[in-house]
Amino acid sequence: MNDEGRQDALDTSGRRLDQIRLTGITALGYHGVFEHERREGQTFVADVVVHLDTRRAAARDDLAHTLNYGELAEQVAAVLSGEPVELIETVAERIAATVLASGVVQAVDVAVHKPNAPIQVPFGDVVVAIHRDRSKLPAAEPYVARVAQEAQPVSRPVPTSTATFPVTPAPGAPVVPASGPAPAASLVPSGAWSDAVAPAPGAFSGGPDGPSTELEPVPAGEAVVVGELVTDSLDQEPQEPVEVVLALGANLGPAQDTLRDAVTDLARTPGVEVRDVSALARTSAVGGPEQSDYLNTVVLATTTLSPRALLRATQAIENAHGRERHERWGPRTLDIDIVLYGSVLAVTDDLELPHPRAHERAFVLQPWAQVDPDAILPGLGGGPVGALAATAPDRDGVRWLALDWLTTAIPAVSGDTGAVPAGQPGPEAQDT
Ligand code: PH2
Ligand code: MG
Ligand code: MG
Repeated sequence: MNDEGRQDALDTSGRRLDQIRLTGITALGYHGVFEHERREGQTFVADVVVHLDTRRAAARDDLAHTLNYGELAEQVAAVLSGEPVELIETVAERIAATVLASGVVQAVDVAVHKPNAPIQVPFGDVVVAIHRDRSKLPAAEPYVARVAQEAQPVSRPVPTSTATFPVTPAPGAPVVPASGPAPAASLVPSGAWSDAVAPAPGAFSGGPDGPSTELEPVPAGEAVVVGELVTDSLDQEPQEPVEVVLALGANLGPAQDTLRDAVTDLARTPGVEVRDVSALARTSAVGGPEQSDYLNTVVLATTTLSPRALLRATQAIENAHGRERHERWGPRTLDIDIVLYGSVLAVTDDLELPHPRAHERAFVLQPWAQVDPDAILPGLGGGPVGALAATAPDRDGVRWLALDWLTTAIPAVSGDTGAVPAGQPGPEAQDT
């Protein structure tokens, strides 16, 4: 704690982080336990201290490397005036989750004041103050305002019935925002939330690749809130081409040929334009059963397809190359994952953006950083891709990168990747 009663946040070397402080953000909200609070609303005030390293932004004099305090204020106000909840504790968690969803933020202090709370004795203020960081993650999902998308028609039939879901959804459960009486904006969850609650690598219990479709039962006695299901926007075609990042992997059959063909297939897909292809990485398998090394590559593209249409296109290419779906993280002839679709953050039962595990997979991050050294992975756990690659748990499993793999047969990888003993240096070897 410092002398103002606020907690200092430290970087990985134990040094105090820099701070952006925004105080007195005020909005009309409908949070509270009492019916009249829900009906009439009252003033809520938030103070936020964001802990981050501001040097990069300062050195480049570039907003892209810090948190825009204007956007911060709007996000906080959107939570204050958004979906009503009973407790200001919940409001505070939600603000913390939303702020931490930015990859540049290391920690956040949030104080939520309810100066006109229904307290029957004279009082000055009541405030809930919390500190959250990447080791003490928020117990709520982040929110982004969704005013513009709301107005547009959606092409996918969605249930409109009332649904019940836990206040803190189980990992893997779809996050369904509720809409309240007259909030300024209805809110959607960002994909970063699922990272926040995802168990340690290896402990994950969902289905293969995409988000888990298994709904965990609500434990007895756990508080539930009632909300209306709203649709996501993943079926909407973008107004203009969107930059996407795709991660490809293969470890069954002629993996290099398959990946090369898959790049060609992507380039031929209407609505997809391939812009760049990374080096080919040979990587030891992460998760799943004992299996051969993978070959991995990253494709940068633009698309005019909706996220879900792009998913269908990538699955069709997987299937065309004999993809069979057996066990989670089992060997595969071809895997194509959508890592990033523009700046879309989404958690749905069939697609999660950004990819929920991309931030901790060197087999994605290494080739991605090679082809786009300035790339930033948004969302919770995100950050500069090169830096994430350097600390990813599987970083030592990236054996080498082959730069000219599209045009040259790489002797060490022709045929099944399992033909090469683990650890053998390959062409253009780049030790990690
Ligand atoms: N894909 C997986 C699981 N494990 N390991 C490596 N090295 N490369 C992959 O592409 C990969 C993996 C699930 O898609
Ligand atoms: Mg995958
Ligand atoms: Mg996949």
